[in-house]
Amino acid sequence: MAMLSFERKYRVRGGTLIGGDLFDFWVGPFYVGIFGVMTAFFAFLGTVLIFYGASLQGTFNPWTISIAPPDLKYGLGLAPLAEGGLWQIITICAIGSFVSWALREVEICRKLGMGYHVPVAFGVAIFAYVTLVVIRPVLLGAWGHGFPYGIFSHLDWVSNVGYQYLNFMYNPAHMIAVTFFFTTTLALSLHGALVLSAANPAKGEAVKTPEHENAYFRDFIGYSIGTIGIHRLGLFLALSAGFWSAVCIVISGPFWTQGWPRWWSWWLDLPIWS
Ligand code: UQ2
Repeated sequence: MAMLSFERKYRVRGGTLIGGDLFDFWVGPFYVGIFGVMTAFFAFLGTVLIFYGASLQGTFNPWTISIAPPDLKYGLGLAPLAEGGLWQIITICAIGSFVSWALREVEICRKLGMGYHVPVAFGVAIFAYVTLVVIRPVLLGAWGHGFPYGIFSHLDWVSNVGYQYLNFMYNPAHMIAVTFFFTTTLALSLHGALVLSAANPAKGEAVKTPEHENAYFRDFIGYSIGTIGIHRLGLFLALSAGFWSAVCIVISGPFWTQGWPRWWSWWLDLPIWS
């Protein structure tokens, strides 16, 4: 069922980055590769350590489990397991797992002779996570600036860090990120609605083609970006949302320590007013 008849043709050898034929195999519908093995290893170890941390914390309530980073006093050093050391190892497992997953995507791209758009896109998401738990903590000089791994505890962290800068909505990079998130939803809703309107005609009517899709938007706003163009735009908008999210948090602390509303006084400080 999982393997369609034409899939066999695409199950080709090669394209691996390392390991040659050794891990060049599938398990059911899934390509494995050396990076599939590494993803499984890191994901398993990380998950076990989260459960171990939960047992130390004395709760398996999924809402209250939280694996906290070390106290600021440990700086960029290693902390004892029960005092943030677990968080440090779990972070290594998470990054190891995400990067392996991205490289497994790369191997599949190479097998099929496709572009690297999917792993590049996932790479931007990994970059946003790494910005939070590695780049910003390193710039601030302590792992304690990472966020805790817990459902509610990470929400508390976001709120607390936001209020540290009085009103995070005044962060100009945050404004750009939010604008990209909203524009992404606008573009996907336009695209999804347009494709369904053309491809799902009323009973008995013919399915419409991109000619109709182009005509619709030319009638509507005098411009159609085209069938490939809308996907390029969507990828750009989504990656920009992730990228500016990373920028907005990495500049908070390392490059700006006051409240974000205060940042806008550059406007009042312009020499043209004096
Ligand atoms: C389009 C097109 C598609 C689309 C959509 C458009 C035929 C099937 C949605 C229209 C998109 C435009 C005009 C860009 C809007 C700009 C922003 C920033 C949201 O032309 O080609 O292909 O799905």
